[in-house]
Amino acid sequence: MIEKAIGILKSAKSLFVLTGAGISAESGIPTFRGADGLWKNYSATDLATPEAFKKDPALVWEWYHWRQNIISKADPNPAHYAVVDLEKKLERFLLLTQNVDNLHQRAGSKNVLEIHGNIFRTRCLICGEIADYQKPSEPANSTLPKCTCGGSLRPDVVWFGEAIPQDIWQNSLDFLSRADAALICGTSGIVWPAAAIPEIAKRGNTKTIEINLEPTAVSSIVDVSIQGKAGEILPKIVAALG
Ligand code: BJW
Ligand code: ZN
Repeated sequence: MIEKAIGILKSAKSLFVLTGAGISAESGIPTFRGADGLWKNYSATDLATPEAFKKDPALVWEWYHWRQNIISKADPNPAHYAVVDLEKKLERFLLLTQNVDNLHQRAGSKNVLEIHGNIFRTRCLICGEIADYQKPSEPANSTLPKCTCGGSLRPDVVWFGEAIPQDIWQNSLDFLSRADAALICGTSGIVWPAAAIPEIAKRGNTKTIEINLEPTAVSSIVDVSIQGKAGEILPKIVAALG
């Protein structure tokens, strides 16, 4: 299977990459639907919604602070660095990540689009300003983040039921329509619209490769499905590309 993936990538000039939480798992960041995906018995579907934030912003912020803390202490892993190498090797390259953790950018990826936002940015519910996250001052952690206009701040991420940034989606589809290959790595493939990427790629005759620890919702759709750790498989593929 890995040989087939290498063959596809060797003959590709243009590569689209979609990543999910699994690519950051080896950096110690919990995935959403894995065994470590629950926080205080809440799942992502309980907390990553506008309704949850409206009902209990302190609880939702507590979850985000907990995750920000884990992510701040984490470093990119060999899978993130292999994706950087792929960007250097291919003539045209686009990385669409569902992750909000900045690890691709910290590893050195350049052409990255974030479909679900970024955990280190905030958005004001009143004036709409998007800014880098600032820890609330006194009393630390018990105050909810506030904008300079006085409005409440929320994480600048995309929750269930919210529209994804249309420019990012359109740019991704434009790139994908001209891509020779699409690599889908570390995502369960159940959250839309990112979950539609393998199907859209196939319809456009783009060769599709999946790397995941286990079979997923898209394994039967892709041309090649490789089971294993992204941090082990991706560097092997990059090494074989020369
Ligand atoms: C490894 C590994 C290793 C582990 N190596 N692999 C019914 C049908 C169809 C759609 C819907 C429906 N009901 C509702 C919807 C829509 C909904 C949706 O898709 N729901 C599904 C749950 C069914 N989608 C939305 O609401 C989206 N918006 C939308 O549709 O808008 C419509 C609209 C239009 C116009 C106006 C208004 C609305 C928005 C979705 C937003 C998702 N947001 C989150 C939170 C982001 C912020 C944050 O991080 O806090 O995004 S939820 C969460 O899931 C997060 C992730 O990006 C996303 C995907 O998860 P991911 O990355 O796949 O992680 P896991 O944990 O699921 O999988 C990890 C994988 O890694 C596993 O497969 C492991 O095996 C693997 N792995 N270690 C390789 N070492
Ligand atoms: Zn404001």
